Amino acid sequence: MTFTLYHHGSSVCAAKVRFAMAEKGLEWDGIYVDILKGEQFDPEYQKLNPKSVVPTLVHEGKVITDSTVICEYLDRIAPESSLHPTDPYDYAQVRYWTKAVDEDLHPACGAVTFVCSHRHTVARNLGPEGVREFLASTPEFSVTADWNTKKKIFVRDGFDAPEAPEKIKLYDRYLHKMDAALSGGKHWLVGDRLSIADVAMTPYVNRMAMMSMRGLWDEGRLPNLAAWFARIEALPNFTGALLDWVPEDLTHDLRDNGAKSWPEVARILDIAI
Ligand SMILES: N[C@@H](CCC(=O)N[C@@H](CS)C(=O)NCC(=O)O)C(=O)O
Repeated sequence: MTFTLYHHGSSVCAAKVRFAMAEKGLEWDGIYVDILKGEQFDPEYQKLNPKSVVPTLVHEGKVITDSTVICEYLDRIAPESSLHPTDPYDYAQVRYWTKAVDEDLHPACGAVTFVCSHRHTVARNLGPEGVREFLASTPEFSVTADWNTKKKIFVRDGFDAPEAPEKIKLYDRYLHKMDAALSGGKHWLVGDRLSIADVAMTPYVNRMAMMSMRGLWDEGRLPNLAAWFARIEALPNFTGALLDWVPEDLTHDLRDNGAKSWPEVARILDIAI
């Protein structure tokens, strides 16, 4: 089986697919698309992925986009290592998590990451004219159905963007939801083994960790989530799938810009620091 994955270190969706493929033991070839330099707007790439987003999977000449769909496809291709539970009720619970990611958490993550860090990275990488072109090239229907408009506002206004506080609160609500789902000593979000629900949520928790925001769950705030993430970080595939593809300068940007943004995030969430 030959899989080609178009991906990038900054992409939570690409990280989800890399993590799923690693857990399933599937080998893949990567083509790196630097979405903070605008490589996703290359017309050749847009033929594969008209929304100009990563990841895109190509398997035996077939193109599959959208990380949740890609993970479901991979489990059909390699059912022996399925990350979807066979029990119908558990399967439904898993789908609620992946649906929530697609509908709510992922758009919130795009907003929060641009507000807290990426706006500074693109400004440094591209300069004022480059940023204008980068923003103008973003299709309207992309990460969200109104991404061109929203991305411009998050990049320009940061925490002053009218939706910024509500996106931060939404993100935090999902962290609370995870903590509740993991109560009673549960190790995994659904059932008694790692599933696509855990794989799908991992990049979003890791994003906040990489942005120096472990205070969202540390210090006893969300202890079940803290224990779950420690378990996830200890998995043999975690570092390779989640951290190693993030370039060093981006890792530093996320850490340093995130640390500078943390007091404002904590203020919005009423977290004492
Ligand atoms: N529904 C898509 C969303 C993919 C997506 O939003 N990718 C982001 C990175 S995680 C991206 O490529 N953004 C490019 C941009 O903001 O221009 C999926 O699940 O794969």
